Amino acid sequence: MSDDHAYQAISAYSDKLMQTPNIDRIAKEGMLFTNASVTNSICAPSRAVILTGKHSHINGKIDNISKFDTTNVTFPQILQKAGYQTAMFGKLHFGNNPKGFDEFKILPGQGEYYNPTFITQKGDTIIKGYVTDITTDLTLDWMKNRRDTNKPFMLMYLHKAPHRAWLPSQKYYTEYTKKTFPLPETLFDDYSTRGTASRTAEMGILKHMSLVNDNKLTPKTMKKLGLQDWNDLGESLGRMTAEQRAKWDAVYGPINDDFIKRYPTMNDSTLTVWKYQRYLQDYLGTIASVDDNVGRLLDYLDKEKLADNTIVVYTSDQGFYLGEHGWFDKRFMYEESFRTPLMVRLPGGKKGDIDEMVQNIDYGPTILDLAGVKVPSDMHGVSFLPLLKGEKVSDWRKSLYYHFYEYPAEHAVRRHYGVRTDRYKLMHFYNDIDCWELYDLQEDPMEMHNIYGQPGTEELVKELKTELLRLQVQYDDPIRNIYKD
Ligand code: SGN
Ligand code: CA
Repeated sequence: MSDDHAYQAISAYSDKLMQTPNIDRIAKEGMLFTNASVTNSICAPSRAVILTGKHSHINGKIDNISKFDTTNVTFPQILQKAGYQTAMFGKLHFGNNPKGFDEFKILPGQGEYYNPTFITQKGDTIIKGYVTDITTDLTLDWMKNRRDTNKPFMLMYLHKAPHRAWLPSQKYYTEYTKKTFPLPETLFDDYSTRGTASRTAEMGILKHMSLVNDNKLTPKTMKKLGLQDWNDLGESLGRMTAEQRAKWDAVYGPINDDFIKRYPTMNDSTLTVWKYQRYLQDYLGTIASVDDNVGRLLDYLDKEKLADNTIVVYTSDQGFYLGEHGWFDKRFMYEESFRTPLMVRLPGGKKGDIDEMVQNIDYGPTILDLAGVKVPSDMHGVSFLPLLKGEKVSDWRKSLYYHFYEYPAEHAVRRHYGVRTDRYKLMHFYNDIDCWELYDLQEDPMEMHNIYGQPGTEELVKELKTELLRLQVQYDDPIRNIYKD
């Protein structure tokens, strides 16, 4: 799993932006989910949903701020009890250590890209190098040296990349800073056909993306151009060794010089494009390392003949905007952040696409089912093992529930819940506003036209509100029926 990995940046889904041959292998040799989504598009809550198989309002981890309640029973704890060896390496982001793992080496909070600190069962340690490589080294070290080959194992291999602020490895910033990427159709979206929540969110590439943290202008460049930005990459760059820093400056220095020359002639539109290109160069650059490292792990499974009886899953904690609607970040129930990449390679399983609607509540139940362990009845998710085996499931779910809570907070995305069916999406933004949005995904896949309140949609809205309430009752969400109409 990686952090904030947009499906638009995996070539198995779309090869417009980059090639990810190793991640694609999982889909090619297995299954690609075209309709996988999350229940609450933000990091630690998504991880809590995955581990517990329950929606945020029941597992308690509704936002990134609160600590995870460790009285929750997680699927790794159940697997461990069932005789599986369990290990976790990389980013967890809980504020407390995971239960149910024989071994873990995790990053504190968001973690750092260069020379990161890891929390281990023996205390904290700083490991020299690049986080994506190190996370893989730690994983392979456990696989090679401490795994009991007579027992089954469940491994969580969790990359920090491509989380903001994007610091690629030297190999890839050298390559990716030379690239130019196609612009998304909705880069200049002015939100005029949407609701208040879109207009007031603070995740715009032009207005809210930091020229310093995100686009890598130095304080010196900013001063020279008379620009202000409260951000400071000092702490992350400060972790680099002198040698790492010199290599970084040799590439990002000329980018600064070039910007100084071009800035006086730039307008909002050319600056947006410049920031978008800089954003993608670094964001995708960090993914190139994830892809290489996924390849290392897959090769190890092949070499050790483990591939024949090991299920491999690749996913992210949520999707991400790569300039769609002019945005970066996630949080909204719009497609780019509601959906998440998911691919599964199951020896002897189905090959090809799976179009059924699955959600991250289902991962735990599916893995327990695969292991032949009873799925606790209070988990919200359902096992999609039959789909993996290629069986037709006629009564598969026809709608999905979503609920996002982290507001007021960074990026200012209002609290909202919603329902998505195969064709429609109805959302209610609440708390300090009371706004509904409705999209017809068949006619308007980019969700550019909110049709809520338009004549002719009354019956449809009634049906969708009934379905929304049905899901809120099914999942026992206490926040329901909080609107007047
Ligand atoms: C940081 C980022 C945000 C991001 C959150 C949550 N800001 O605060 O852009 O939305 O993490 O991300 S930064 O200035 O520190 O880069 S999450 O993946 O952990 O949910
Ligand atoms: Ca995330």
